[in-house]
Amino acid sequence: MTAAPLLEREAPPALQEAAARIRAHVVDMCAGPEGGHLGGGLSCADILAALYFSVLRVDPARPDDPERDRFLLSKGHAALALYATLAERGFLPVGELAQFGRPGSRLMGHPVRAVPGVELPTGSLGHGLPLGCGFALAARYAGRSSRSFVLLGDGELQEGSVWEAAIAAATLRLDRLVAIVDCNGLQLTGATGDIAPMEPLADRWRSFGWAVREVEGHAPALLADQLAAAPWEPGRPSVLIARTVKGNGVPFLAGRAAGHYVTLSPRNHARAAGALRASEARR
Ligand SMILES: Cc1ncc(C[n+]2csc(CCOP(=O)(O)OP(=O)(O)O)c2C)c(N)n1
Ligand SMILES: [Mg+2]
Repeated sequence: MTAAPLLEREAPPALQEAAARIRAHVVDMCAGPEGGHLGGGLSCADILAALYFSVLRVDPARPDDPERDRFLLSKGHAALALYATLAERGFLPVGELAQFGRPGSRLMGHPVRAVPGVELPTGSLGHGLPLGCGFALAARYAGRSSRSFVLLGDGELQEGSVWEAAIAAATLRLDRLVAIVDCNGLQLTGATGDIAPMEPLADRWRSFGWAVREVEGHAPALLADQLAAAPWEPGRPSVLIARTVKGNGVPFLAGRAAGHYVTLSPRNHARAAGALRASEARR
């Protein structure tokens, strides 16, 4: 049976506004009893806004439409940012975000399929790109035009399975597979450049047979332009290296490994939310 075409998307709200709302939710979720991955959630907010409010062919009314584009949050610890995005995009009630991390909630620290819009559970780093290869291959076999997008952390690139998948994707010429690296320069315990230097990262991916572009990671319209245009080279998978700031928008945690996982006290929650509002007001 041929699936009916996806419904026309409503004109998306301005990407900046969507990204700002995602950031605000992330900060609020980190003030809950369990805290959350604030740094990596904030570094990818603009990327998720670009994907869900401009690029991805998805429809919250039909999350299982076979023709949909696939998205995998390989850096699954940034689940809170994905939940915020899915809620803002209509996949789940915005009010449910207050349940993040609480006992009995489906909004757990890492995403599971019980959450509408989540394709597969992720969080054990290094698994998203191999799974994305599978999605891209399945789409090819089914004769579908859908694209598969995978968001990885830069520390995550130390997992060998990422590079096995990179080899497979190039060999199989999976040009409807798009990887995005949230390149914030930090991992759990420190700077990626100190722990396992990967630069020049673009050359590294290129040597694996991928088409590579780099972009300012906090400019959602630029991100959307690049992602919408993929594949950039016929027969090659694409990787967008997004240069980001971990903890973006919260000055007292931005660019600091200490911001990786945070339980915000009421005072620091107010400081963080206030800083976000002030930076939005300056735009
Ligand atoms: C296989 C595996 N090892 C370790 C972890 C624990 N862990 C969670 S986040 C993280 C750091 C990831 O750094 P990066 O990929 O750069 O993510 P970001 O900076 O965006 O938070 C680690 C080591 C994990 N989730 N999976
Ligand atoms: Mg990182």
